[in-house]
Amino acid sequence: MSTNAALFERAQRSIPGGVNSPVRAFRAVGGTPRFITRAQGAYMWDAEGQRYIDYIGSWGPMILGHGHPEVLDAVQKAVVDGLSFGAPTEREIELAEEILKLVPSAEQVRLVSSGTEAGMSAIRLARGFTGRSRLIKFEGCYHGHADALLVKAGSGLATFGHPTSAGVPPEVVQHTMVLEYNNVEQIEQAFAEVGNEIACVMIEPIAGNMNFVRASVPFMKRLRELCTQHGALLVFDEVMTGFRVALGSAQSLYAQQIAGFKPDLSVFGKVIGGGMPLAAFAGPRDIMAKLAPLGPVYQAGTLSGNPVATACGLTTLKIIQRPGFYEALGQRTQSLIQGLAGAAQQAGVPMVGDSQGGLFGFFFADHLPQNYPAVMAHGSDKFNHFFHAMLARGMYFAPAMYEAGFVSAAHTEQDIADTVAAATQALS
Ligand code: KE4
Repeated sequence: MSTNAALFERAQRSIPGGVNSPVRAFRAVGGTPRFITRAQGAYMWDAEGQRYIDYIGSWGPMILGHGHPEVLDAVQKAVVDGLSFGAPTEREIELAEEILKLVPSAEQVRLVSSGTEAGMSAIRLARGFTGRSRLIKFEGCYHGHADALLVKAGSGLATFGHPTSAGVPPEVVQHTMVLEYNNVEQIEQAFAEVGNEIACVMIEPIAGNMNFVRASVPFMKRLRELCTQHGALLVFDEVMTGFRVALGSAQSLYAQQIAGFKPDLSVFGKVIGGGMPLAAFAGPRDIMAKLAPLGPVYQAGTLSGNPVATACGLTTLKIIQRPGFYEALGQRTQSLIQGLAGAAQQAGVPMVGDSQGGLFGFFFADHLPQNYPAVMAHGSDKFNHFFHAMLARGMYFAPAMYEAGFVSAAHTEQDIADTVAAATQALS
């Protein structure tokens, strides 16, 4: 049987870096990636037969755990009827209706195949709808790898962004402004300077791409007001938080705290595909009507609304609506975070964590960071040691300190207890 190292060696000969998505290469934490052979429930097994309790869940999709019988059954039935038609199907309507039932801020939804594609399309739609070019995003948020989003802050607020990736010409990111997450002064200043040029503001309401940072309610309230006042669209990137942090996604949490709160556009992925390539963007009818074939904003996709992916996603979305699903998931995730914090305290290691629904994060710090510089201030040494100490004990956490963690409905209290026991050893 090939070992992980042998497979990694071989993979690097035919695939750049040996992986099809960079974070999988373990470059942030070092060491050899685990080549997974199969997964079931809360567990995954690697090429050497090692079992792991999985706290990544494919970076969010596997909220039910791996291999849920009803999901597998729906997928197997769909496969037999046809893998892809390139023509409309009833199940796309069913999935669209199910998403809209759970997202009161949206009246129509377009299905695509990845979160990147959904975010890229939402930005084009916002620009087409407003006739404006400027886009605001926040440092530490990741919205997929579309060119306009691979950008870091310019020198001044309203000055040009600078590409963070080779191959992205400066003129492509010149309209993208990068502000500090949770910084009210900066959004006030940006809107004061160029408010009537801003097509949209794109934000992760809970930033899972800088581990776990919540947008504060005052910040979000002010952002909503400024967008409304200046005619800019507020785009919620809920690819990670959508149906993960609550049945109504993160936007339902802000709607509970800010009267009448709604984003203008929402981007979804991960959970709505249940592990298969499926993402979406959604909004009010008047905005979505700008999309081809109705309106002038072009957007398309060969596998958009794929019949097998919609079977997987639709079954997943129906199961998460069962009574008590999020209460149980939230309690399970909280017991993990509380257990880890208790183990850290016992070992005299500063650690603080947070969670919402099935999403969690923890920091080797004294208090929760509110923005990217604060997240990165602690360095990654402690995390990297912890990661490997846990991996050696069969616990698979995200291989980078700026990533969030994910608990599924299949994780049991025993799994959490075993994880905390391993953490107690690892932290000491
Ligand atoms: P995809 O194109 O990877 O499906 O989605 C991009 C995306 C968009 N928006 C948010 C908030 C996201 O978290 C993501 C993708 N998340 C990463 C995890 N940090 C996926 C893991 C990976 O890149 O391999």
